[in-house]
Amino acid sequence: MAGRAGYVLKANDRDTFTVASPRLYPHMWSWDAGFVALGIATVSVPRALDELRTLLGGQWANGMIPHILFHTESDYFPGPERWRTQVAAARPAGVLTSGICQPPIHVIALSRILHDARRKGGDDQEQAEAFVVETFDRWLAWHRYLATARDPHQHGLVEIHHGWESGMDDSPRWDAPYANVHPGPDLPPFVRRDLAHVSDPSQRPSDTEYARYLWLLEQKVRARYDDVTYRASGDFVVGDVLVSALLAAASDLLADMGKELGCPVDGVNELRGIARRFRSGVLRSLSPETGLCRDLDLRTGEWLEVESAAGFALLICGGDEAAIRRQRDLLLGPRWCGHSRLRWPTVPSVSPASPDFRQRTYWRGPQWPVLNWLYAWALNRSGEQEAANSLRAAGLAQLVDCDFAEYYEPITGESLGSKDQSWTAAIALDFLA
Ligand code: 9WN
Repeated sequence: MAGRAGYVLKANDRDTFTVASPRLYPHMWSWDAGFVALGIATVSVPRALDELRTLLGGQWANGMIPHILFHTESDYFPGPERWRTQVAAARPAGVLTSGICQPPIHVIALSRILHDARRKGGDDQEQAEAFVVETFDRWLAWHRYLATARDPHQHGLVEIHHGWESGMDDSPRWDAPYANVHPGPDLPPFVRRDLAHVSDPSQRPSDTEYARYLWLLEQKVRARYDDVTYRASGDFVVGDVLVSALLAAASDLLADMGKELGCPVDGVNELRGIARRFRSGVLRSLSPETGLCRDLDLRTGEWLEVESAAGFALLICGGDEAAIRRQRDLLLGPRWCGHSRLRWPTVPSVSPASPDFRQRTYWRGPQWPVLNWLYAWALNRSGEQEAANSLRAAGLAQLVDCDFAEYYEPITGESLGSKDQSWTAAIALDFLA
């Protein structure tokens, strides 16, 4: 399996970056790049560092790391002509990007890479440590952007302006806020290209959902990608609990690495403050009834009660031992990974016991290997080795067909969406290392 996974990453390698997948996603995606880098590190630490370096090349002046970097021409839609980031004061020079962001997984990846490099020693260790020191301020700026521009009132939840920013585009997490997104008659016409690459349209978001995605994109352009302007006028403003948990965990890891390697103390302290604030935000979101964390619709002030895998955000950032144990048991229990109908006991994107569950539709039920990796990583980090090992073993068993698909049908085990997806191959390499 490792050989085939390495082959997929090599085939998707474009020298200084890796396309998310060969046909459906022929560009560099932000959180994909984090997972890809940690997978590549098992084979080559310098190449893994290059992946992150390229990603940082697209960072905006306000610290935001954009969700897509367009390095090549392709028919991906929406491409640069739709994003029109030239209206944004903060856009980077010399590289075309989208104008929104994705979950801050990058420093988690960097800490894995550093760990690998230290195990290998020599040049690998030297290069990885130098890279952390050299890029510390850039990651800090990214985290500071999320903690300030995206949490101006210091609630401890990162605000997202588009479902794409969560990485879980059509998750039922967003059904209520999207119900208030009404594409205007002036939405420019569009032709979807994604359906040309996936044979069964029911595996992808619907046309109604797509129109809403493009309407929010339009609203971001009209706000010139200014967060204050968008907040005042945009239809979708939601506190995302998973992004917040990742920000908290990643900020602590960056603080740890920065402290060890002699990075500026002020930066290290600032990161600790960010970690504390967002950990508290995640804790406050816990539903006493379900034990799951919740997103907050900042337009209506309502908690979003959905049984999605993001509800286990507390496992990622930690902060309350009893609640963590409850989440661990819930995740491995019969409503989730231990559900009797599942082919493989990996993390489904939505509980199979939930009325929202759709077994073939994108983020509405299928199992995404990267999500399973994330929770295995989180459990391992909080000392829950047995639980982590069970997700790892099931995750590898699920990938045995070596399709390295984007997502899997939970009941039949069928591979769905794009095949040869880079981040799926990458997490397989990490699991096998
Ligand atoms: C929109 C690349 C990306 C992932 C996202 C996943 C999907 C894009 C799309 O693909 O989103 O960003 O066109 O559907 O939802 O998590 O980063 O793999």
